[in-house]
Formats: sequence, C-alpha cells, structure tokens
Amino acid sequence: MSGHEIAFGLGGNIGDTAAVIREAHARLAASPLVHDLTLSPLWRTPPWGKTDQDWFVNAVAVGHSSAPPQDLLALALGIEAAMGRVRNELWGPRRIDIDLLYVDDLTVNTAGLTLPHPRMTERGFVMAPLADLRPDRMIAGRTARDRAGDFAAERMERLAS
Ligand code: PH2
Ligand code: MG
Ligand code: MG
Repeated sequence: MSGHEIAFGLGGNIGDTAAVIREAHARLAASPLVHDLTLSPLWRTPPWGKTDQDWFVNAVAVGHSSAPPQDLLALALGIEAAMGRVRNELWGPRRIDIDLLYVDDLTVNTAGLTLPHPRMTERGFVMAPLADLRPDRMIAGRTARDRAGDFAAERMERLAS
C-alpha cells in the first residue's frame, strides 16, 4: 500500500446524520489524494464538551495517502463547506465535522492543524469506531482497542449497518 496510513473522524448531529456521514465518506474516498478509504460502523454518541444538544452520529474512516497533511486538511474543510457546514459555536451543533486524526506518526503543530489530533484520546466517539477498524493501532502509547475500553461505561451504541 502506498503512502501513509491516515484517519479522519466524522460526526454530526443535524439532519439525517447517517446519510450525511456516508456522503462525506464517499466524497473523501473520491478524492485522488486518498486511497482505499474504509468507513467504520456508525455510532450514536452522547454530546461531548457541550452537553445540551442532540446526540451525534460518529464514525472513523481509515485509508492511505501520500499527500501533505495540509492538503488532507484542506480536503476535509472543503467537503464540510460543500455539504453546507456553517461554523457557529465551538463544540456546538453541526451538520458535518471532518477532523484529520493522524497521518501515520507524523507530528504537526501549526495554527490550523495539530497532529495527532490532540483530543482524540479523550473521546470515546473517536476511539470506539477507530478500534472497529484498527484495534491494534497504537494511539499515544496504547492500542485503540485498549483506549476504546476506557469508554465502556458511556452510553454509546453502534448503529445497525
Ligand atoms: N464533536 C464535537 C463536540 N462534541 N460530541 C460527540 N458525541 N461527537 C462529536 O463528533 C462531537 C461532540 C466537536 O467537534
Ligand atoms: Mg472539526
Ligand atoms: Mg471535531
């Protein structure tokens, strides 16, 4: 397989979010920058960070790319915009959020992009779908499977697919 392993986190809580996430995955997968992008099962997850809003649907997409991380970020932001994302409050309701989670083990620290994603280990809605696809992937020193187990008490549920 050519290029780096990459992962995107997908989420939203406005509209038919399962359909929105599938469309976002299809748009990412259609990009010539990205190869073999697999979508995880979809999860229904309680809102994190700002709790007085609707539950989310979340998923993770893992694939490969040789593109610079900034180009992958631009791809994600462009798809968010094309799908009608309006940026309002931090952690508030959104139709579609596409976050670049990692590009192999590259570290990036710029104003618009930090890799690996600095908050993903705190988020069951990222660790659970990532563990579905890459249980043995090391995330900050522990496997995704192990990290997903940290959130076993959360009321997240896998949606039937
Ligand atoms: N995204 C946020 C804030 N809170 N909660 C859940 N369950 N899922 C999300 O994707 C999410 C969130 C900001 O990006
Ligand atoms: Mg985002
Ligand atoms: Mg986000």
